[in-house]
Amino acid sequence: MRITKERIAEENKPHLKSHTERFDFLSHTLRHAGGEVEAIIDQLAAFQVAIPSWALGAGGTRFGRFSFYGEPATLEQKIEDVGILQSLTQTAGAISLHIPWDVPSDYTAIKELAASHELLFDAVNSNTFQDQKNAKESYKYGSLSANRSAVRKQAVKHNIEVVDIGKKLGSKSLTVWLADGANFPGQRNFQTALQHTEDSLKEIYAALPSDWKLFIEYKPYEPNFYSTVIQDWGTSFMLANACGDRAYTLVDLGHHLPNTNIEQIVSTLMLKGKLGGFHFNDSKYGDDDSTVGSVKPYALFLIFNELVYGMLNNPQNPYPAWMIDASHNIKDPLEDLIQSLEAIQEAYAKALLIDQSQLKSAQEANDVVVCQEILQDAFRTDVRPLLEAARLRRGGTIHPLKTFRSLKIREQLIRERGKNTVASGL
Ligand SMILES: [Mn+2]
Repeated sequence: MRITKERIAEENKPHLKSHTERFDFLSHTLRHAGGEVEAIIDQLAAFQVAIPSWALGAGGTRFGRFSFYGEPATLEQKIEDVGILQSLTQTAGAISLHIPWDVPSDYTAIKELAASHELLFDAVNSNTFQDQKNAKESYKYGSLSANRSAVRKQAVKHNIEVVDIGKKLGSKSLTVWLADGANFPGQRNFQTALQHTEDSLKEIYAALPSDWKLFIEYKPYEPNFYSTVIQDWGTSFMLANACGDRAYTLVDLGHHLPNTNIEQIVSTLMLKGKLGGFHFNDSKYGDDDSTVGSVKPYALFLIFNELVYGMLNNPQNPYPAWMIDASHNIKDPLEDLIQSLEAIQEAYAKALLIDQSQLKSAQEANDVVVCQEILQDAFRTDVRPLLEAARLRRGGTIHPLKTFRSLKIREQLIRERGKNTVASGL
């Protein structure tokens, strides 16, 4: 299904008056405080976040999986779902594929379909965390870090195949997340595992086209619960440096131990020009994959403050690749993604409100109280009318979630796809 611009304009009509009133009040207040309202709206309108193919169906836990009706069963349907998100929010302009879950059968047709929904192909993701059908070697004891060279070779070859698929779609980056590690002390030699990983990544990097980037993701635990080979940003940073200029660290918000100061990690990586990709989600305990901004919105805002600062002040760092990385157990995945996109834009808008030169002066004067006031004043501002204005400017909806429900999109998808579809790969 597709949502036409005319339909969206129709849905926006009853909300226009209230939007204008709230927008006028906010822009008047912000201008009074010296804020550049138009520039902020431009930046919000340009900010696009990739949606991963695996976030469109119901995920599960190790205890079970509860299906969601009308899930996309094919790559075409996954693209259609992201197209719906893009029509409503105008913030989801790309899809990130997972290989082998999303191998296209007809590349030209898939590219045309994505283009017709105004979508690009973002980073491609390899999978060496589960054994593939008919694979000769098993990843049970690791992939790029495995003790046996035949296993490592198979894993490297898979990554290069993923790059080849991505090339045909117009992707420009490969994300590697490894499940490699150990479940028990003594199980693996740390140094050997790390050295194997570095050597394997270098082989993959050598096979990358010259205009591609390699993103190296880290995670402290899970599925291995004693150690992971790439446990933290420092290890990822070291591996990226060993590979070369086009290898970067990827920060996933859920891949940290509780209370980690993620904003400081972001800041350090941008200073060193090595923050390549960013995965949004939220968590209370671990890699919980909660809706972005649902648990720790202030932490998300502080992270965005560093991202905004880095984008302004660190030309050595490339523009990061943004993606939501989440899996949904209870909510309608599309509704959850709409909420996540809104939370990302909200945190970004609030960070854009911060007067960086004022903050710098307060920092230099050691005026701790004013530093905190500047941050919290921005955080406490209700910026939603700015988000609405950015969406309106691009032909999106004032209220994506309300429109999703009033257009009965899920009901329509169930009619088209049936009740018991299962998103592939999950
Ligand atoms: Mn991730």
